Amino acid sequence: MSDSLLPALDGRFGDHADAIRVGDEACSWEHLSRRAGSVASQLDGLDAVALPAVASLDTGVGLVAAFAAGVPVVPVPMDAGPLERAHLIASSGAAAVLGDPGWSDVELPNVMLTAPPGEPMSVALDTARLVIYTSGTTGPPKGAVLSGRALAAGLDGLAEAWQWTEDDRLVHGLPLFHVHGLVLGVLGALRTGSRLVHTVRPTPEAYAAAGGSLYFGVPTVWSRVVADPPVAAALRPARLLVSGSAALPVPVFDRLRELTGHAPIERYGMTETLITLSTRADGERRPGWVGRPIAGVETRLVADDGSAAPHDGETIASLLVRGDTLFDGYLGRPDATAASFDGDGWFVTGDSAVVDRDGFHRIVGRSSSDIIKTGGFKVGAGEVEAVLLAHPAVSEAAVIGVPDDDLGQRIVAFCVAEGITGRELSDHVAQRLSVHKRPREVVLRDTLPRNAMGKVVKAQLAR
Ligand code: MCA
Ligand code: AMP
Repeated sequence: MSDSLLPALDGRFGDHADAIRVGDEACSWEHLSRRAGSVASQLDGLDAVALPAVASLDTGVGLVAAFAAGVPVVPVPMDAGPLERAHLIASSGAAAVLGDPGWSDVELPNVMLTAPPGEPMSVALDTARLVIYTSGTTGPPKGAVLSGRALAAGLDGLAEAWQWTEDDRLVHGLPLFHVHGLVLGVLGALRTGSRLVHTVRPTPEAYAAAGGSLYFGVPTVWSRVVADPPVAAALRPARLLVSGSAALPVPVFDRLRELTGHAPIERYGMTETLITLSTRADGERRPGWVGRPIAGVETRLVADDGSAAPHDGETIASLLVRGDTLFDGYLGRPDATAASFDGDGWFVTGDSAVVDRDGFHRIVGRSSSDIIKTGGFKVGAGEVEAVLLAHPAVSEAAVIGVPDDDLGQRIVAFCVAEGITGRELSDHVAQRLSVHKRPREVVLRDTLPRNAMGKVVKAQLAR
């Protein structure tokens, strides 16, 4: 492995005037590298920096600058409300904000991204640190620390599985504060030397117009694509369509194959592990299955009693992973980090899976119903419940995910509350956390069903 994380910035693949396009703006790799170079020199010695995750070239400049300066960088969603933003900034120790997003509630210096381009710079494998916040069953989100070496291993494994090269033109419009959009979708292009078109929003129309060879989407994006057959047909010239972040429904897989001529690649991963399983450009693509471990990754299937579960294509058991792509731990949370591994150094994903005799994996579900996947976003029920309970009108709250044709799961809140509407409670969450964490539906009840221990019986609410 070379010492550079992002060889496109070192001139390894030549250059293009529109090597990176985000909406209407485009630039060459050299220009990005020079802009980042002038910012990196201002970051020396900071503990961490917050990166407003706007869909713009500035976000790429800030990310690369922080990597080059060796300063951990924390992407912050632009729609995060003050409560979520304050948590990300305080718990990460961010000492400055890259650019000026106009956050009046944040009292940190802004490092402007508008300085004239400086010397080109390189990003060393050993200096890059990316901190991505991810939700758990309880408490506020935790920052997963991803090293340059883990990022490189994860991207190289995918490049090998997908035959992803400098000849590709990658298209997606995913948010730039998660692994899917930022690591695969931006760093992946800079590591493989493929050109990037970011469409700002992941709309079917924008995907159809972009003329890419390689497309990334969450299942909600693909189900919206197949709902519009002419748009789907425009993806026929592509080389590979890739789905991930949540389970791709089998009917959407089948319809994509019918309308585009491509059986999609499905891959599975987590913020903490990066992408660990995938089907291959040169291999079988089976609806509902996510393939085998990528290079550098191993998996284990473990039954409730701790014994190895058989690879018979039927037995559902707990999925553990190990390998070069794993995170360094949760920032400032050694307790939570330790709790996420078993005694032998395997990361416990919290997902249930089956593995067949050929080593193909199928993800069956999560062990905790308090983790909701909505539109590919992971949301902890506990975080939403805490914000609902903080409203003076609310005395009880329980949040669940219910099956949804468009989003996979949709967030539904059950509240006992006086003198307030469901819409107001949904807005209350959208304004304090991120917009995608808002309940799409709030059901007001006189009481919530509880068991003898006083715990809400969520299974009963789901019915
Ligand atoms: C509606 N809006 C509101 C409210 N209601 N705004 C404020 N308050 C309200 N009460 C507005 C929003 O501002 C937005 O406006 C619009 O409604 C739609 O909001 P949203 O809920 O975001 O839209 P959606 O259409 O339901 O979104 C679908 C989506 C999105 C585009 C597919 O879910 C998405 O981007 N998903 C990607 C998730 C992802 O990248 N996950 C990766 C995690 P406006 O439209 O004007 O802005 S990484 C991971 O999981 C692992 C590693 C992996 O395997 O990849
Ligand atoms: P996140 O923490 O946002 O990175 O979400 C990781 C979780 O997304 C995993 O633990 C899975 O539950 C889910 N996930 C990701 N990719 C897939 C997939 N291809 N099929 C099913 N679930 C997936």
